[in-house]
Amino acid sequence: MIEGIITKGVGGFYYVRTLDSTIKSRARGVFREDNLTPLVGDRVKVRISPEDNTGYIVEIAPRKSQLLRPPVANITQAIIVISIKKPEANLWLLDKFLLMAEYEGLDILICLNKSDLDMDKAEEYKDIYIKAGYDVIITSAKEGLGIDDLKNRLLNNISVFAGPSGAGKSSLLNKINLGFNLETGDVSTKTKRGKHTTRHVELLKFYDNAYVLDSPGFSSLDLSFIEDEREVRSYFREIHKYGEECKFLTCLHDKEPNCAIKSYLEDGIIHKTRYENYLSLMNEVKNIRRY
Ligand SMILES: Nc1nc2c(ncn2[C@@H]2O[C@H](COP(=O)(O)OP(=O)(O)O)[C@@H](O)[C@H]2O)c(=O)[nH]1
Ligand SMILES: [Mg+2]
Ligand SMILES: [Zn+2]
Repeated sequence: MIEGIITKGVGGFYYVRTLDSTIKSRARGVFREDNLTPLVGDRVKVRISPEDNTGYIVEIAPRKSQLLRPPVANITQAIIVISIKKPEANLWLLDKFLLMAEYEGLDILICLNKSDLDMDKAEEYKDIYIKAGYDVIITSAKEGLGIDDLKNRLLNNISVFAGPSGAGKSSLLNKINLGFNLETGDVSTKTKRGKHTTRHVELLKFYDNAYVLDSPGFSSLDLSFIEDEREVRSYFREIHKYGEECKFLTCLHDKEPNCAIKSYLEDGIIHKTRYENYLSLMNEVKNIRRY
């Protein structure tokens, strides 16, 4: 039996990448009985049928994680890419992507791209998010800055690249591996094209045991999977951390008395924008219509 990882599923076939080849495989019926459908990212065992030389997936290893959108198993980390300029960094959007990655329990790396356009801003944002408790790297896909750091972070991981369209995700991936040859371009030309191209989920191998997802992570920014707005507290790292000092466990760090978050805010330990985005995202979750 051969071990590998499913990198793509098309037309009832699963493409299983092994150390040295890709095996086009079918799933055995036994998974259907268990209500288990193989997913991209699944680590599987394959048996080659001597009759038709195709592979049969005979075993799926227990999943470490499972993303819904895109549907991929065993993702270990999210690389959240945001551009400093063109388009201008939108920290509210960044915080929303962070919220989703925290909800999924992924390791997170923030990648501040297009630093060639404004290094001072990049440093300023880096400080904000380092202080919030995140790993941050400053990159420029154009000038090749930070690419080695990014590569190192990808080793021994299955990574999903998330972030707004035009931030430079595909450009960064192309820098990491020329062979990927992913389509890049400005936002306007892509949205036109985007309507006509069907997206499929595919894992790209960049090194032994290093895979990246080429379709955009968290493609829907709908937060309705969060059932209770109070959960948002635990998805903002620094608010979760300092919030433990609040007088009341139920404190939402909004208008309650003796809220520790307020004093950290005044001291500048918690950044004002992060706090505002926390309140606004909590509000967004609260106002989602649930049927
Ligand atoms: N100046 C500059 N432009 C970049 C950089 N990275 C990407 N771009 C440009 O930004 C546009 C969008 O990049 P793309 O990789 O398609 O973004 P994606 O939508 O996140 O995959 C393209 O025109 C790229 O050439 C960078 O580091 N600096
Ligand atoms: Mg892209
Ligand atoms: Zn509080």
